[in-house]
Amino acid sequence: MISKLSKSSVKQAIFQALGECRPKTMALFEGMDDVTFRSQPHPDFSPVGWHLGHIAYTESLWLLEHSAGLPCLFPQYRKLFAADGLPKSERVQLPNLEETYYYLNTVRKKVLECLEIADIEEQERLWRFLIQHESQHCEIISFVLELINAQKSIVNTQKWKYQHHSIIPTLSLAIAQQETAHNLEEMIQIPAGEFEQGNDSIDALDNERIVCKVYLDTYYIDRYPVTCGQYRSFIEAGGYQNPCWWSELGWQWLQTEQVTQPLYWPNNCIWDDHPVYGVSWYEADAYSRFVGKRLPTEAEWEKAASWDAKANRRRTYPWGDEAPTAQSQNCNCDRLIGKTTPVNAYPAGQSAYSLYDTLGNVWEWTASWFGSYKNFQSYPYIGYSQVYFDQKHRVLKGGSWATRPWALRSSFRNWYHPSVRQIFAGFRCASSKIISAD
Ligand code: AVJ
Ligand code: FE
Repeated sequence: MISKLSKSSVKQAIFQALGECRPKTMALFEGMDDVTFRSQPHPDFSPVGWHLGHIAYTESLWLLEHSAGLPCLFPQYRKLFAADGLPKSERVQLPNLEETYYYLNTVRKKVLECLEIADIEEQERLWRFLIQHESQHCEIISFVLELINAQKSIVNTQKWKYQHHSIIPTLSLAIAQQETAHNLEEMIQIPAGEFEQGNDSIDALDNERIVCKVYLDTYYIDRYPVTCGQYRSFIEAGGYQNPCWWSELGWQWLQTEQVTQPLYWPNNCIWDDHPVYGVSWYEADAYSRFVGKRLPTEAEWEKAASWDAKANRRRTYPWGDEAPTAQSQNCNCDRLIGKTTPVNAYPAGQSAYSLYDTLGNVWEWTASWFGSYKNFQSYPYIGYSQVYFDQKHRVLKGGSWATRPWALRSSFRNWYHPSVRQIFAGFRCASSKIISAD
């Protein structure tokens, strides 16, 4: 393990993370028109402009007001940008992009002054929380933009393109795929035994703590996330018309929603080896039943992604303990590519149990309700995790192509209501018994 960093290098690391995260946030807004900034493509999600202001508000609340004891810099924004200030439908009367940038930059300038003098030993967890808070709102901004783009392209008036497609050659991905033949149906046997679930590092969020030994019986889990090609066979077999694959609540949901395919569904088979995404938990659950499998529990997912049985230790990332970078070629995250990649594109990203794509590409629904681990303590406020321990939210693991590296690790827990399909979520299947691939 890394020895405890000295005070000044902790500050240096936080200063650097703040400085790396913010330009990525701002890049999402580059050249954005006012209509996009304020529009609300779906009533369950706030406009992207609101998320930008809320990032500034949250930083100001925790670092300037709570930690440094400073007065609120922009009291006029308190009600608008507080998480519990206004209903989502009233979050459309926003300052414009320029005014919001002024807010963001003014707060950040003060925040950096505070970092200079902060008691970082006491506050490190909070600073790391805020970097992850911004990262998570970036992902929400990403899918709200995706929804706007989808709606725009329906009426064919798309003018503004926010995708920053990467210069990383897709050629190296193609080469990686040719190295070995991939059976995308393959399941991996995970032998019975204990593993360690959770995270107790300084950047752990309240819901990840504490690390706990968990025993699991032998199970089987898909080596790859379910692909568009595989999912098409469910659609073509009439999966959306046949209640036998659906849970009772899932079938009810389907009757109300009347959908017949995932939300982000490509009309082209060149995407067949990409993961399916834009599915609700109900669709993931139905597909799993269709192929004679089930969704993995969160513990099953986490063991397969992070446990190194040989070394008898937990890895932070599937491949080890080094965070992914633009060069590391071990997962598709951070919008570096700007879209999904084939599920077998990152051999260097395999877990100890040889699963592909557990981090990045698409979030993966699990069978588990979002709940607390042993000795849970709310941090920094009960509205962050605790109010969602309500048996109404399912856990998602692994992060997507849009997830910032600060919110990407095998222990990270995301949660949404099972009906949500706007997020970048797909899934992989599991089984307690071996499934013969006939
Ligand atoms: C973990 C993505 C469900 O959006 O409510 C942001 C993240 N919490 N600000 C959410 C979050 C507070 C959270 N999710
Ligand atoms: Fe927030």
